[in-house]
Amino acid sequence: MSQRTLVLLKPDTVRRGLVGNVLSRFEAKGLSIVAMDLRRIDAALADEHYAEHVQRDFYPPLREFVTSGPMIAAVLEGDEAVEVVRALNGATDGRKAAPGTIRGDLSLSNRENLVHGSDSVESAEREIKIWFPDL
Ligand code: IDP
Ligand code: MG
Repeated sequence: MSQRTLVLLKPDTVRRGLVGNVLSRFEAKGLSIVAMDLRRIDAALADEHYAEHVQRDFYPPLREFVTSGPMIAAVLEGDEAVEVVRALNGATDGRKAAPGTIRGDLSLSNRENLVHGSDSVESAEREIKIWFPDL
């Protein structure tokens, strides 16, 4: 079933010059880019995007991180896109993520883990409205 999902290439991806590497993995998998934009977000947008996490201990440094520089925001589309993107991203902690995944190959951190992918179809709908309200 074709789905849409929100992907963020977080500031570490842009800073480290890995945008092409990461995007090419999604493209090579067969996902289509429906929308894409370079964005720098403020704290309010970070809080809205990460609403489920704002009370967590790890959130203040996460907010610092995601507001620290530009990110690539994209909507990707394809068969089972939500789950497929999560699988390509790998486990949250880059130190534990499987080799072959984006985080497993390229990240050594549980915060600076390069990518975000919506965790469900419902989350994807909510997040796409936040980032691309005109879609
Ligand atoms: P996910 O991105 O794999 O869905 P979530 O649990 O939704 O992971 O956490 C959102 C983001 O918060 C993670 O991608 C990571 O950047 C950061 N994060 C999650 N857990 C921790 C932690 O324990 N320490 C530091 N940062 C964390
Ligand atoms: Mg998540």
